[in-house]
Amino acid sequence: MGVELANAGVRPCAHRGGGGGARELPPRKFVDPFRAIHGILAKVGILGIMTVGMLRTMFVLALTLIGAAFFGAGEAVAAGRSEPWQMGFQTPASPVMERIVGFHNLLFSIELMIVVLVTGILFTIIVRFNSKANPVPAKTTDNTLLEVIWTGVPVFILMIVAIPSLKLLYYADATQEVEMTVKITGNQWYWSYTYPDHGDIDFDSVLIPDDELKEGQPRLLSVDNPVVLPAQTPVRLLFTSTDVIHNWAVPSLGLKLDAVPGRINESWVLIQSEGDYYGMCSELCGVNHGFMPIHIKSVSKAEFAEWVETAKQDFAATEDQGAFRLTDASARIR
Ligand SMILES: [Cu+2]
Repeated sequence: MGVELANAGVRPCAHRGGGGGARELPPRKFVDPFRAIHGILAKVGILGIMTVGMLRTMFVLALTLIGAAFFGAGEAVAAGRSEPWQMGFQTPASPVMERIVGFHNLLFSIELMIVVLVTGILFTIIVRFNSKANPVPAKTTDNTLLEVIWTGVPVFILMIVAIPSLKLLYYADATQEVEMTVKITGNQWYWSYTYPDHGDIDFDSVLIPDDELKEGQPRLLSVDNPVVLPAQTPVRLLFTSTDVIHNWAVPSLGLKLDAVPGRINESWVLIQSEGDYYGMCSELCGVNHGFMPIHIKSVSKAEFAEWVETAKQDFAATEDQGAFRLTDASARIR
């Protein structure tokens, strides 16, 4: 009886090689990995309603997302703003933003490795140590070496992340040797810009309503008076506000600073090439928060000098008209 039971699991292979001679093996079939995974999942009982096709689609989608996150940044989209369905960062246009993208890629690689590792461990446990495959669990408990490793490895990973993170934080924060200063003031709901080094040019920058947009002007991002800044010039930026907290954010330049009433925040920017760069207020500041965009026009140093001369005259007369025109503009958007 005991012998019979012991042998019950082992099937004699009488039907194979029945003739006793060496039979040729059938040609190896292609193993569909998705079908194999599907089979394993079905066995373990965590399949639900998923078909092989759905598994395949999920895999392709995941690969696409990972690819887009890696290669989306830096693709030749319209510089200075985002595109419909864009998945990565905007094309970096300042040294700070370039470093932010680099740091993101480092973080993403580390995260990807952790996800792969944890998922692998999870599936191994589900498949090899479920109650069917492993009916009698081991009674092992406490393992000092293992505990040291799973405390030490995450600490090590955090250190790898912390060092470049802090370096980048200080690089973005510290004002470099600058050639000029621009003061940015948030108002409900438009931005004002002052150039203290250029005869105190001072103007408001107000949204252009939909019905006044010209060809090529992006909706909700265009303003009547863009901030003009010379390219390849380090500029000190000072931020403050007259009413509530606003936030001056330009993604392609890696800038995002609060404009707080009663205090001045400071940052710096070096725009690498000429062009248009767009941003938005990024601190919920009231009913027209969505209607106070930022438009930076980056020009050559010579063009900037010309602009300064005309701006000195232009903005002498139009002072304090911004608030009135804004009420107008926001009413026509909705
Ligand atoms: Cu706002």
